[in-house]
Amino acid sequence: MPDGPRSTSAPQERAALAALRAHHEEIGTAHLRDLFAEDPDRGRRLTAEGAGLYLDYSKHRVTDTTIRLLVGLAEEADLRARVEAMFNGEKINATEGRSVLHTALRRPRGDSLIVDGVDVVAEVHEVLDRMASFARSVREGAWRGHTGQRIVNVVNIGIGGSDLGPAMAYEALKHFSERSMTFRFVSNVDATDLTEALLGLDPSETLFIVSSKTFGTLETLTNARTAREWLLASAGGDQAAVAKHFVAVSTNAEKVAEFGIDPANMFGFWDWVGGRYSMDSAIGLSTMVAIGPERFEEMLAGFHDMDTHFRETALDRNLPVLTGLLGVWYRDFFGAQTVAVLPYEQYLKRFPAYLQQLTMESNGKRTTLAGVEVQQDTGAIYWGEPGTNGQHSFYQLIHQGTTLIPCDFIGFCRSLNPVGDHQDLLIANLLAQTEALAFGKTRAEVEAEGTAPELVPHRIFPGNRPSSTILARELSPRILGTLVALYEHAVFTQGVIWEIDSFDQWGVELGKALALRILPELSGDAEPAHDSSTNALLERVRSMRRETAE
Ligand code: G6Q
Repeated sequence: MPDGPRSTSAPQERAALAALRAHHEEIGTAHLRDLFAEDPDRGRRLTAEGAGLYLDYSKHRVTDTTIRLLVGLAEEADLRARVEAMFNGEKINATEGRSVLHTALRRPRGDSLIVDGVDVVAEVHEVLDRMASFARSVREGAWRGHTGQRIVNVVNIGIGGSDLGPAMAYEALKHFSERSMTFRFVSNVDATDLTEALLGLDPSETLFIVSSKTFGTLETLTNARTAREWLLASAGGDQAAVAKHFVAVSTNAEKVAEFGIDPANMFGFWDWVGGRYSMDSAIGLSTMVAIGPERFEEMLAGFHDMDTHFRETALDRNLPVLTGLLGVWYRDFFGAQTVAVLPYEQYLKRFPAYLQQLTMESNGKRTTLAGVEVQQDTGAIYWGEPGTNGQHSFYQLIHQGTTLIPCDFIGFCRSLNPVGDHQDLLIANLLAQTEALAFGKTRAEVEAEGTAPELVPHRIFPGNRPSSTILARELSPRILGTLVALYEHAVFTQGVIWEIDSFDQWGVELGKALALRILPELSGDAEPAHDSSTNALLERVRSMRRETAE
């Protein structure tokens, strides 16, 4: 439960919650060993399939009754109606008064959705077409730099939602990318990020994509200005070079023009696309240049596959709904604080970082849509690393520590780089981990191995550690879209249960304003006026700087 004062006007608790609590009393301590022994078919039955993904949730601490009760909770929260409200463009982002229409970004050409009198799907395809012709001209060498050089380097400058999606997607789809080109991603205002990204690049062959929904983000504008100086220094200060080496992705044409980027070189999107839901909008321009418009279209089709599955499939066979509800089950009934995401696919190495923003920025909230304190815990902490690497570090705690950590294992039957027996070893490890986590190793089993008595307690694995296994054929652009949409909609499902606004981010907005006050105090242009700790730290930074300057 969150700290702090409780609102006195707490809403009436849902009936399904009481039923779930009673059910948790009954089966909360049941061991997966027993659940499997009593129900030999559960490994086949507690599964769901859709949009090219297979979900095995049988290694969760649930029974059919649990799923029925969780689905009842979703029904009581009116999930179906909320889903329709989102897909139809109702202003469900209540605190910002906005529609939430990332699903419109991947609706097929020819579809139509009228919101506030505008066909948003037609607008989406208009931008996609402009992106495609730009991406093609860069890839084919028709778009040239200021001095006539072919563009071979693309640097995306953006942060948060304008970075994590493109950076993740580039890594995930590298196999399909144009290998004669270099793609880099700069986000941090720490100059090291930009400096390292530009190392070895020739400005005359480099294109910057400045990605910022607002075009007012300090980090992005600072990096973009420095990048512009870097370019101009090599172009003898000729401002005309900017038009050939800078394009923008934004909703703010005015600020883009102010920066000096020709609005003709701007790719737009709309206020109904949240930053962390924007990798399939124009924010994905770097992805499209990397993999080409056709592959990008396949990715969009994958997103749409999952959108359709989410919208149309019965709740108890619905992958995002089940994933979201299992998250609620552990968070609110077992007190689990985190979820580990463990892709057994090296190309998905940035996927956990991407999911961190998607899940934690969306559901890290403590106030309901009605403006009162939530009555249960909300968003879990998401984290993870690709397998098998994690097995050699933090899995120890998941196996034998004192904290319950539900895990999502993600695996692919075929490798994009089929070499020797690597893929068999990878998949064998994935399956072995889920099995070991669920069933553990009993004292009797450890003793039967002839283990020295003093070591027996150390070698017991309690098991009963829950996990989902998500399988797909191979990591294609289409499956990447499907996978991202799976989590987008799981997050939405949870937000509906918790009655929070999963689409605002006031915590991020605060950060954007805070540093500006400290800046003049750091340089000595203003006297520090904070608490004693912040004042002393500011003084210390100033004095250390004076020392190093001497
Ligand atoms: C995402 C957040 C946040 C945002 C960045 C960048 O949902 O709102 O991560 O994407 O702060 O914002 P801009 O795209 O406006 O630069």
